[in-house]
Amino acid sequence: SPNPGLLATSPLQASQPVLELSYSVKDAKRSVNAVPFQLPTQLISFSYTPDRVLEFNDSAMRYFVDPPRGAQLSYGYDRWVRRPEERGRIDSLLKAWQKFGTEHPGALGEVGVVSWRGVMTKILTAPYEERDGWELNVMLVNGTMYFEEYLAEEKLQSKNDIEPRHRIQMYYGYSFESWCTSESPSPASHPGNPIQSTSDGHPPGWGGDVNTNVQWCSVVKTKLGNTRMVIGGEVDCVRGRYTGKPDNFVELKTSLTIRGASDEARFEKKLIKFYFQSFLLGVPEITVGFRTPSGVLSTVQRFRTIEIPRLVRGKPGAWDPALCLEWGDRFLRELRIAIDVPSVDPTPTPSLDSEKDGISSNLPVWRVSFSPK
Ligand code: 0WD
Ligand code: CA
Repeated sequence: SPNPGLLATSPLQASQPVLELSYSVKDAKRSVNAVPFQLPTQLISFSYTPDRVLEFNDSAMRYFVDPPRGAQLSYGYDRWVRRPEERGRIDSLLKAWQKFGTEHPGALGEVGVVSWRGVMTKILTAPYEERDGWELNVMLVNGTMYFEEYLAEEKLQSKNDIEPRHRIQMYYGYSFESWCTSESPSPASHPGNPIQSTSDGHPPGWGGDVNTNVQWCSVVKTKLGNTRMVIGGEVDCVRGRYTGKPDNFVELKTSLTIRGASDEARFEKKLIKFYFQSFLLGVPEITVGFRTPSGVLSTVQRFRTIEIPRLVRGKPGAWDPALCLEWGDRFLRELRIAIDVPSVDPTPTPSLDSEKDGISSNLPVWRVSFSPK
């Protein structure tokens, strides 16, 4: 059955690492085998309300609107409703997948991996990661691997205790999302609609105060090499009309205005994360707001996701997406071998008690650690 009827609500104790990775692009200068990646298709979408309640509707979906140049990205900072950092558990992704399975019995075959998109982004971009390590918990049920990021207590704390300077920079990104979105479709694509009035007391173009509880998520199916995957991720907005497909999804980003060659190389390096994050959900457009150090929006640039690799090719900050896909495929195959090894621990058949909302606590959890070279 594609839907194992389990939810990861219980705290998990993971074993020691089964895979300790330290990998760098220097290990493999270029890709040898082209590993195919299937165009993602959406299975289901859901929303989180301002009170962080999961709803199977599109209430949190937003439409793209062109942001005003010169917009102040610090606007509304003191009213930011900030969701505390938590561990990225997969409960809602499992709920969504389960709902899809109930409504479309037999529609999904065997699935190799279920994961949030952010985790898959970290895995695929690992060959080029020079700074941040990560750890994963891996659970295996009926042949499907469930990934969750593992954050040690200290790491979780440090994510919550960020410096004010970093906190405001983080806010610039959310504020840009507000300046770029509206609850109704863009006036440009609907010429009858007037620009939103400012009767709410906010500057024109402001999409509403930031509440990071609110998220709209899309769950897609795709395939990397021979591994079928179910991936969920947050989608910032849609351009024009919502079609139920990723075709007009938009990812929004902010970045410092580029003033020279070294800024440009830094930006090109950063594009690998933008690229894979969007690629994994089939998001075709990334709109970047370039800002001054003090948070004034200067320019806005649209990128077509599929064209990004060509933009960086041959440049100082260049990276090769084919190498990442090849590495990702190898990672999944090696992980499967590692956790299937009977000597590690014979995998007990988990008790899939549908009454019980939780991955059975005796389910083995494996740990994968990655540290950059
Ligand atoms: O709280 C956490 N530590 C995590 C939460 C870790 C991993 C996932 N999650 C949650 C996300 O909040 C979301 O509900 O899982 C769901 C799916 O996330 P994803 O799409 O896989 O996450 P990712 O691709 O890493 O990030 C997408 C967006 C970010 O956009 P930018 O443009 O900054 O990449 O999700 C938001 C953020 O807007 N986001 C968060 N917002 C608040 N707190 C967080 C967070 N910790 N992580 C991602
Ligand atoms: Ca974003």
